[in-house]
Amino acid sequence: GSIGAIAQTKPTESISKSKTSGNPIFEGWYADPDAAVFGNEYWVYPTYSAKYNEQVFFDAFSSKDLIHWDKHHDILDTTNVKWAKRAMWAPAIVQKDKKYYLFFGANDMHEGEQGGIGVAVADKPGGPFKDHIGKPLINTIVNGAQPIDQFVFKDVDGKYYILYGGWGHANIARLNDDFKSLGKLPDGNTFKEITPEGFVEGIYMIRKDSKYYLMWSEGGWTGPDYSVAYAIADSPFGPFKRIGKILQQDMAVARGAGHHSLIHNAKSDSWYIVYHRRPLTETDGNHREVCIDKLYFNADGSIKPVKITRE
Ligand code: FUB
Repeated sequence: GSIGAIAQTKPTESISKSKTSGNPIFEGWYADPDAAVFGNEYWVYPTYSAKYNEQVFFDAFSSKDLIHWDKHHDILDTTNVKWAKRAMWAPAIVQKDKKYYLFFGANDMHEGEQGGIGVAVADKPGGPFKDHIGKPLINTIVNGAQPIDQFVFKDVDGKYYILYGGWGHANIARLNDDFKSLGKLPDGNTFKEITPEGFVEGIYMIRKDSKYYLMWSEGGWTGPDYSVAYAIADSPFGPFKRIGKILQQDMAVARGAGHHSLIHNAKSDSWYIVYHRRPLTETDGNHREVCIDKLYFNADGSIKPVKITRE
């Protein structure tokens, strides 16, 4: 093969901490964690939390016990995505047909750069990932939604949807099976706006007991009101009725808790929320770290507010 076909095996660094991992779960400034379970391993894919010009790669972290974490450095970077220059944000991982797809945002549309949501693919969860399409999957502003912070949702009928958005607007679109293009929604359109009340960014969705739970971050990402709220609907297309907040800062523990994902342990039917927050001692907005806490549902299907901890 060509030079480009040589797999760049990046060093894997083992980060061991004692007994409980404690929060943060690993060292370093990282944000927007997307968590997944592959076989007997937990994986977390975060944003490298730094200045936009320094956000040119993604690291991933894996663990068998949620305590000891291995760091997989540089699973994807701008050298493998020709349209991406910087501001690589908020990845979302999906396993499909023995492949691993990493959806991500790149470039900053605030400053007029051509940015958007891209897709990368690998044979293993730790990469190396390469660009799947050669261009962004979504690179225009539809319904006012900034093309960032995507989440990929597989419905019970096997159909895949991409939910995404920033700037206070959220869309849903159908993903074609090759993950290279968008299909049509049941209403015949490509995009449908599903913005719930209070939405800012960081969308996420689960289906539980035949209900669709939409979750998102609200407030300013560096401010005290940054938090996660949720809504419930009977369909992935809404309408979503805002129920309330799940996650907020706690001035005895940390500030700015938001942009989450969930882990469901099917064996014990227990739920974890994986999110970022800022230590009380930090003033730099990018000094965000990845934490995990327990999340509980009430018997009526509502979600209990999360208690953020250092455990
Ligand atoms: O980390 C970059 C951006 O900050 C994310 O895309 C937003 O959700 C916010 O967390």
